Amino acid sequence: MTKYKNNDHSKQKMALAFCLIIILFTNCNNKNTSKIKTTETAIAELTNPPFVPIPIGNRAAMKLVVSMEIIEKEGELADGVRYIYWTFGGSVPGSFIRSRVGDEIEFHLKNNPENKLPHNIDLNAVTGPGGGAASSFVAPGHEVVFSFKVLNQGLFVYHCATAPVGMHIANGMYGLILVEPEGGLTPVDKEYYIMQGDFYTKGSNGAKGLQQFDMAKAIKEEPDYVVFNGKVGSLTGDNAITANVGETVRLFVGNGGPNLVSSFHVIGEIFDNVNIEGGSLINHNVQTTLIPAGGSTIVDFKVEVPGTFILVDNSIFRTFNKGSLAMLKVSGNANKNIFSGEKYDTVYHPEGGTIQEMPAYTYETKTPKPTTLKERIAEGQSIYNNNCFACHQITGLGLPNAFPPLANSDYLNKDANRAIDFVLKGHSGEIRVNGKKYNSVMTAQVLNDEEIANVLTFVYNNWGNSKKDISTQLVSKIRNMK
Ligand code: HEC
Ligand SMILES: [Cu+2]
Repeated sequence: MTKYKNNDHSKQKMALAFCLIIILFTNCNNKNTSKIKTTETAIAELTNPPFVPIPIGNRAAMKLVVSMEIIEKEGELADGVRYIYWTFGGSVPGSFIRSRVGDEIEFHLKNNPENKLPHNIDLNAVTGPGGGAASSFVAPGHEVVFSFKVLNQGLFVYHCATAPVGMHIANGMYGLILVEPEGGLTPVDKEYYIMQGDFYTKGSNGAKGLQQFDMAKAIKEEPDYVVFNGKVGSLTGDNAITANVGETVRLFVGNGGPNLVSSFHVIGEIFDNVNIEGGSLINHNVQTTLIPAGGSTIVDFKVEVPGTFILVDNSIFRTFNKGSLAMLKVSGNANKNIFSGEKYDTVYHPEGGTIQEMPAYTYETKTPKPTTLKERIAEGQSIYNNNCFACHQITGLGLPNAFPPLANSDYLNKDANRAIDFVLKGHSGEIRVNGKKYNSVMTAQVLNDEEIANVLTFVYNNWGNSKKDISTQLVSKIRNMK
């Protein structure tokens, strides 16, 4: 009873309680995880992109031995374009590391004796100075070992931090380490590892041969290539990631930079869940999510319909001109309730604002349907200039390694039905035009049969092509062949 009467004492108690609450709140993220005990030891499974190690599930925290070798090696940045990559584990991005909160990681970093330079590793998952960089500096032919406890859950970037740091990152020295919460992430059917990066070469985009790193362009932040997983086409055609209708897909997406921020989007899908910036905050129903340079995101979604879904950096010139395009191929049965495919196609002429004022005038000047070959070619040219030129260029010459030429194209001239099919349905996969390989994506063009007939007639009657006259009837026939 006397205690309650003692005012001073109760004030002290209150202050103490208040302090405790503050300590609890500020420490709640790390309090438990730093105390988690580890007893068993295991060798960490490391994977090259686009694959990830098996989920941690509900295993207890343990001592995890990560053994990674830095390898400087020549590889292909784009068709016919070679580049000397500096890699963690032989791939760009580097090997994926999968752990859980409370794990104690014993990191063995080896620098291959054939390498020319010293390197190190800075893991954003490390709580400690330099993220391990200072303790991991390693010369060619040496191995360093350091260890750390993972306290925070999330998807973290690791990278080399040896000077010049920007150059080491630009050459491919980045990767991801996932720290799962206790009990693991919600299980999904498919998981993949994708990381964006920007590359700077002495020659401009498409210039063949072994390309040197260009420091001046890197400083100006003007990359020649922006790619997923280290090269143009790393995840297209036969290399596309896959899933089946009805499955849930989780993507661990990082952005190594060194410079650009990514606006990550999957064409034709909406992310059900997004772990914003790879952290614990979850957003739903997202179309495009930002990934900072040196940051990450985890997205998941259910694939409901079959088809090829295109993954892009939605800063769209990067995608169609610099390489940041990947594919997810979904197989299974169509679901017409969710996506009907094309039902019908009619000409849409929005009424202009002038129609109320001068209806008669509007009707009188309505452009007559082009009928003669000459009129149809002229009409086709304007369709070309609105729909095709961005990729195939106004000259019809295309762009090396990205968009095939329509000018003097042996591929075009060989088979008109196939050309119509390209415009109707789009195309992806490897083709050979005038002796050069192209392995990219042409999107289906939203044009009616007459417009397709006219644009192709324009193409065939220009640039040294075979002067075919493509009829609307032929386009309709091919459209209905499906
Ligand atoms: C978004 C870029 C893009 C647009 C727009 C585009 N194409 Fe293509 N086109 C491509 C790509 C890429 C290929 C090669 C596809 C592949 O690698 O599978 C291609 C291939 C072709 C081919 C066959 C290859 C050749 O060179 O003969 C034809 C014909 C063609 N396109 C015509 C057209 C026409 C006509 C239009 C406009 C109505 C058009 N394209 C619009 C990107 C595009
Ligand atoms: Cu390095």
